[in-house]
Amino acid sequence: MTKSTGMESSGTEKVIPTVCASHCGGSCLLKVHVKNGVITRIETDDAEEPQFRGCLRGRAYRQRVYAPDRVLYPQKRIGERGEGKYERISWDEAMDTVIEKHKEAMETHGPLSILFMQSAGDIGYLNMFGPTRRWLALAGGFCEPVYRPPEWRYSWGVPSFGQGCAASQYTYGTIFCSNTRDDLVNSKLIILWGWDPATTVTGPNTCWYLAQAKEAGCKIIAIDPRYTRTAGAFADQWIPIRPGTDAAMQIAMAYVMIEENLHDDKFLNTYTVGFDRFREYVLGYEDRIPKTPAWAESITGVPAATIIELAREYARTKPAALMAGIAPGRTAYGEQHHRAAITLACMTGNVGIHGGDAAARAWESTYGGYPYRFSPLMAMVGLVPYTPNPAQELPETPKKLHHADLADIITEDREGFPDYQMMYITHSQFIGQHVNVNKIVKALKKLPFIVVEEQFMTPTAKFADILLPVSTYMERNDITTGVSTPPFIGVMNKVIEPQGESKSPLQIAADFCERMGIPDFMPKDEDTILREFAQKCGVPESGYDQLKRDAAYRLPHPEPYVAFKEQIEDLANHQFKTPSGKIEIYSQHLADINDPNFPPIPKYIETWESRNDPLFEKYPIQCTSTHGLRRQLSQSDSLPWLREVGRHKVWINTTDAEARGINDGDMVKVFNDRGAIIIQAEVTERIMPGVANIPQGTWYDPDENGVDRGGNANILTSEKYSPSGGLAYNTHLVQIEKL
Ligand SMILES: Nc1nc2c(c(=O)[nH]1)N[C@H]1C(S)=C(S)[C@@H](COP(=O)(O)OP(=O)(O)OC[C@H]3O[C@@H](n4cnc5c(=O)[nH]c(N)nc54)[C@H](O)[C@@H]3O)O[C@H]1N2
Ligand SMILES: Nc1nc2c(c(=O)[nH]1)N[C@H]1C(S)=C(S)[C@@H](COP(=O)(O)OP(=O)(O)OC[C@H]3O[C@@H](n4cnc5c(=O)[nH]c(N)nc54)[C@H](O)[C@@H]3O)O[C@H]1N2
Ligand code: SF4
Ligand SMILES: [Mo]
Repeated sequence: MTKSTGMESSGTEKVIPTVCASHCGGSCLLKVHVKNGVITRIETDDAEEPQFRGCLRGRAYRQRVYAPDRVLYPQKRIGERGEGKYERISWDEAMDTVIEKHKEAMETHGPLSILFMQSAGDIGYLNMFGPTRRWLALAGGFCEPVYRPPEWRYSWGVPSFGQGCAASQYTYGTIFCSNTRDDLVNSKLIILWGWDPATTVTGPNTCWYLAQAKEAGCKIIAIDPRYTRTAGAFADQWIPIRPGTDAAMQIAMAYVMIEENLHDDKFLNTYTVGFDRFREYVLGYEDRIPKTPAWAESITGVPAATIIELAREYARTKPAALMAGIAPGRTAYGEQHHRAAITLACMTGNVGIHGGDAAARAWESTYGGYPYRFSPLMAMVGLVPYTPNPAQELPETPKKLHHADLADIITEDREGFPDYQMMYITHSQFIGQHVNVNKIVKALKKLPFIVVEEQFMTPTAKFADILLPVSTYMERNDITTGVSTPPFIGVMNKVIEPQGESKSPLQIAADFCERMGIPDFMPKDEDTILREFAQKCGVPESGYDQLKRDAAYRLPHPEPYVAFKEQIEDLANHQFKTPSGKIEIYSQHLADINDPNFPPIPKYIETWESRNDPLFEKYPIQCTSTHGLRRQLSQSDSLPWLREVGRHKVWINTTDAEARGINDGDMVKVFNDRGAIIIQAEVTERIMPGVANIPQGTWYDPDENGVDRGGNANILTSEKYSPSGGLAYNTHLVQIEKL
């Protein structure tokens, strides 16, 4: 690999550094070679460690920019919804049509009839969904896809890791509970509890620090239904566990610690409230069921002896980091996995110390972590001035609305909800990434008018009446913070001109405002906004040029950051942000909400579609859906280079395969009452018996019978959500048959 730093010229070739804005927790450095305005190749960081080294997906981005299925011009639908038949139109016609439909919906049904559906396609702060949101707000308002019920104090309805957010908010009073990854090197024991960073990255350099921890003699244990890439590279032990049962194992570990007096009473007395109530539950005083390792074995499939051994090991090895993955949380009642993990971290005194971990969420998010700590709102709306949504004040605004209910609400014309006339979709692969795709498809066929802003002809784009072409982060300037170690602020430099007639989300929103006569859409120019934001993030005025030149500006990071260190060292002056000022193992607020499925102390609650569900007879396999190596969510799925990484396969254990006459490589049908997919089988011992896994994110591609040949995992998932409104992507039963 050629060594190149910063912007260089060789002949007419330039190397422009930028950071990857893909929605995967990276923000890695890319060095983009450009010749005559065309990207010729992409390299990544090869400077001194720790590098911000891009992965296969970032480095394949050239193919993404020039992909044949990119949407380069505004399009008007000429076939049926979903068929993908479009006709090129001008921006003028596209915008006039959208404005006319918007006006009609506002006049006949009011702002709540305009449904705004967004997600996090790219994580550049200027070009997230903030601009679109602002113009829709300035134009009179819209219906949000989620309205939090009034009794909930904190976030509600976060699809990705809502259970983890709620658990940490009710227990620690904040969602910011992570150490920087370099602190892993100080651990003597790391428990990867449903976390596979060798695949999901979740912050650059995570594996670099895991490797150093291992070299320093740290023991690493993986608890996961699958033997993951991370387990293969780092773990000393793999403990397979049935999906959705993690809280049972954690509570049984607490039982062992209590029985053997291994817990840290001093820590619990000083920093927490409610341990006594938890103890009563664990020992069975509350419900006459002592939560013994044998009790947990029957639920989790993990041998009691293994649970006892791990409880002793975690209690006796200090410091130890229990890294509570968000995937075990992405289950029915997954809040309990996170709350129980936090309780174990408290029982072992591992909160707020180097080498420990608060055990809240192994991944905080693509934004908002140390040292920035932006409010989720700020991260969501980006750098665009925030405009309150006027529709939120209307008396008919629903008191509670969840995006997972939307399909039924639309299909059934449910009372008490808006009569949707228009849906505006941006940064979202709604048909594929959300639960129960077949229901969404049915609902979207019913809506009068749909606008989609997209880069690609995705399954969602094929439902647009008007499809607007969006540039990629290579074609616009932006800024991001990422969650990285060491922390840095990164910019996306505009590397090439927007392809075709694509525009940035910011430009599209500005153009709509101009055409609709809405003044003051952006009070400042792009460069000023980026400069000011960089300063807010700690880049000195004089450092901005260096930031633009190198794309990454490393912030001072003298030592690993440890969440809650201040509270643990000096509680009198640094209370936790909870009502009691302490870590709330018992939460009065949860007691007040009075939802038995989100109790005030952590409990094991059996999921729906569990092995004890009558449905288990018909669908005897628990299915999970992990984040795929060759995609960022559903992005890049059509790229040939990334397809070479491996075929899309369902993992199935050898015994389950044998019982069904399935051989490795066979095509199989995976199905339940919600739908069916066709997919290739990988018969492997790397997944435990009774469990299957389908990497999420392939593109929905139904045949004439409605069977998805794209193998999309969400054909099978249920729209039922957990009490915190988090989705339960890892809780569903299926059957698998050889084709
Ligand atoms: N390559 C790649 N990286 C990504 C993404 C991507 O799409 N591709 N997406 C990004 C995004 S948006 C997110 S939110 C994160 C997601 O990050 P994660 O949620 O951590 O990733 P997953 O792959 O869903 O799951 C991690 C592990 O949890 C296991 N698991 C599933 N269910 C259970 C369970 O009930 N119990 C236990 N113990 N383990 C379980 C899975 O087998 C898997 O090995 O990744 C980010 N990084
Ligand atoms: N079965 C299953 N499903 C899951 C999960 C799971 O674990 N299992 N995980 C869930 C998680 S954690 C997440 S975060 C969600 C993510 O769900 P989504 O955010 O809907 O997923 P993406 O595939 O990233 O879709 C974003 C789309 O935005 C487009 N895009 C990129 N940049 C831009 C831009 O600048 N403007 C516009 N308008 N569009 C742009 C991309 O081309 C892409 O099609 O998926 C969830 N879905
Ligand atoms: S896809 Fe994610 S991990 Fe890969 S280069 Fe981009 S930001 Fe980094
Ligand atoms: Mo996510």
